[in-house]
Amino acid sequence: MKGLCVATYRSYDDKADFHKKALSIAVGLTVGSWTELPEAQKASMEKHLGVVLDVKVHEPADVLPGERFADIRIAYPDINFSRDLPALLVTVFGKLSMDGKIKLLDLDVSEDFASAFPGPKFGLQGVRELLGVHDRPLLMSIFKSVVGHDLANLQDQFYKQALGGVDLIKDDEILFENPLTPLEKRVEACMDAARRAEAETGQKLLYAVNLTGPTSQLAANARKAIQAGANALLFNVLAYGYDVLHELSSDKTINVPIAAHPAMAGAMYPSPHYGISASLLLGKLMRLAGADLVLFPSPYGSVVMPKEENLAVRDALLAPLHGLRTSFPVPSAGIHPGLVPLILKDFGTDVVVNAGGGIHGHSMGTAAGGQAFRQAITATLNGISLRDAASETGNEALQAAIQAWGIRE
Ligand code: 1AE
Repeated sequence: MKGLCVATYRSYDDKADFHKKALSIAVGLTVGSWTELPEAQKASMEKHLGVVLDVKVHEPADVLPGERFADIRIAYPDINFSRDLPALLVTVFGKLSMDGKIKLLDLDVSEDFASAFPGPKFGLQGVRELLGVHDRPLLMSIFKSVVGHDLANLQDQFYKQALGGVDLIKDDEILFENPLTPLEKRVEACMDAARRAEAETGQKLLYAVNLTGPTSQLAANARKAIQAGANALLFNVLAYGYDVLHELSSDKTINVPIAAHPAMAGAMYPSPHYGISASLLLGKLMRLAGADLVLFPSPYGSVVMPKEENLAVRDALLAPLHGLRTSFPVPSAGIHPGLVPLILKDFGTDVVVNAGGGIHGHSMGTAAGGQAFRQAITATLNGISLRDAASETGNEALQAAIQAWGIRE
């Protein structure tokens, strides 16, 4: 909407007049008070006033106590806030987020607001181009057991992951700056392992090193990592804030893809009554802020997000959004090869299959863990059931994975 950002809320209240409530939000989050203003002032303040667009009350006869709700849409004039996400979020859901049972479901920003956001620098297609892989889902592996391990151990782990045919390897999000595996040394060691593995497999690989430290040092740390050879970054966006991601992704010298980790998201999206919807939190806002890949819990594995919400995140990352590049969806946590048919059914080929334990925990070793996933992906793309594929010669890694974790189709 021209000059307006539109917020959609779900407000719960057993007795409220939701129309009155919507009006009090629209006024309270913009001009503060309206009825008390003198007529002369009303004229000059009107352009700042929030506007209630829609109030849809959900009121079935058998509604349970505490579950009566309304979906409310309010338009906020762009002139009230600067062109940055903190200003927008504080306007539409700052104080309001603490005012009873209310959840922010969606935000439609104006063309003018969106023009301040270049979005993902590489996006889904750009990541595919860097890897030279266009016809299949990508496979990402996660470093595991990282705290207290030294460089030699990490390099060995990296090499084994790379030999398994993965396209990306990401640091564990809990690996911070530490004396055993400091950032630049870690990048050098891992990229050396990547080159050795590429010489054997012929496959390119992106290593998303965890970008950590105080906010004021992040850009410098990113440049150091890139200088040392890093070709991707992992970033715990919600612990720092979207604006930090926006700054990093808009920086021309940080010319590698950024993968957004969802750490802390569980404090914000799972409640039906409070917080921010998963599709906005991990979808639209991550993409606006410039994430090239976005990790989020899948509906299939160990940290579960309901399927409907999961597909809404997917859509927010892939649907047209002010001409921004799309971001790669990375449904994660507890993923093993037996889940590949489900993942591909829900996400198609534009998805990154991502696993830690499902690769490192393979009974034939880490490299076989990656191979099992690649075999599962190939079989699924060719319309072959995992059970049939597992019995084929050459697919022993897949067979062992299925024996350990089973199949969900
Ligand atoms: C939702 C984030 C998943 C993640 O970061 C992670 O480390 C998953 O590990 P696994 O695959 O569950 O072992």
